[in-house]
Amino acid sequence: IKDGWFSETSEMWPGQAMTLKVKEVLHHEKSKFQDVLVFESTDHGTVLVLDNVIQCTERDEFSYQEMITHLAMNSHPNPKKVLVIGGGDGGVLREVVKHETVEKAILCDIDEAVIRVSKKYLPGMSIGFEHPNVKTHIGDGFKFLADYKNEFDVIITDSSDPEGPAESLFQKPYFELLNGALREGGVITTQAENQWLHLSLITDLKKACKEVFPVAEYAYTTIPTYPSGQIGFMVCCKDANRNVRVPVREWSREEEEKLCRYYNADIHRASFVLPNFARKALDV
Ligand code: AAT
Repeated sequence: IKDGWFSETSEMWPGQAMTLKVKEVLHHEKSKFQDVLVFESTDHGTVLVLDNVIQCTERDEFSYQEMITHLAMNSHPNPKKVLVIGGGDGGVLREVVKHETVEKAILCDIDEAVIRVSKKYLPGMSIGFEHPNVKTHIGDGFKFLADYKNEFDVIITDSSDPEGPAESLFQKPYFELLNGALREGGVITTQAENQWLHLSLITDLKKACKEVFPVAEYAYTTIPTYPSGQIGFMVCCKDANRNVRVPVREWSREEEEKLCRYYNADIHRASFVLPNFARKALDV
């Protein structure tokens, strides 16, 4: 933070930086795994930052949390048991429990500090932890997954960028663990970075997914406070006959508007439609 502005610089987006005006720093600590900063911004609500990278702002988090969740959940006919890796702010859990089919949702985040500060400063997201069907585990997602076989209908990896504790969550052995932990017909989504900035990383990611899953597709959403204003997802399915590009379950328009601020069935279908430069690179 310099002269009252937070600036998000990283080697992952050279030569550019999202800058937000700070009203007040609410919390700052070095946890066992990352630098954890929470500040109140002038125009984007409360902001959570890990290792100098914006994880969410109250103003636009719904775009990311709804899309990463409902792209997977609505590509499954009857998701009962759900696992979230990462997602320590609770926002993805908040979205998962909107589905009445869900009997149990487990979240595994590596860093208790993220969960603790989110419960204190981000109540609109951490409300996800309060649902009676939710259980929380603190630990590395890679290690946690290795203990589960044939267990989950949907697994959502809401992880930070690959530079830091989330590095292993972007590689093929992780997708093999995900595949093993899914039941028949299971679906996964993972945070899959930005097509303007990380096309070769996404290409490698898609290749790794395709080696493991019969279905692997890249989708993206718009979100002003993530680098270059978009973020993508890999959506994969164990069932070769499932087309994840179209929802297998749809809410009515009335329900959509009551439940969600961003996601709807049209957006689901549109989010897989890519511009030519990305379509070509990801045609692997
Ligand atoms: N919904 C907020 C957006 C996130 S959160 C990323 C979470 O992943 C953090 O809470 C972090 O503690 C957790 N995490 C990182 N590594 C691991 C791991 N190995 N196992 C389990 N959890 C992990 C993502 C924002 C994306 C930013 C895009 N620039």
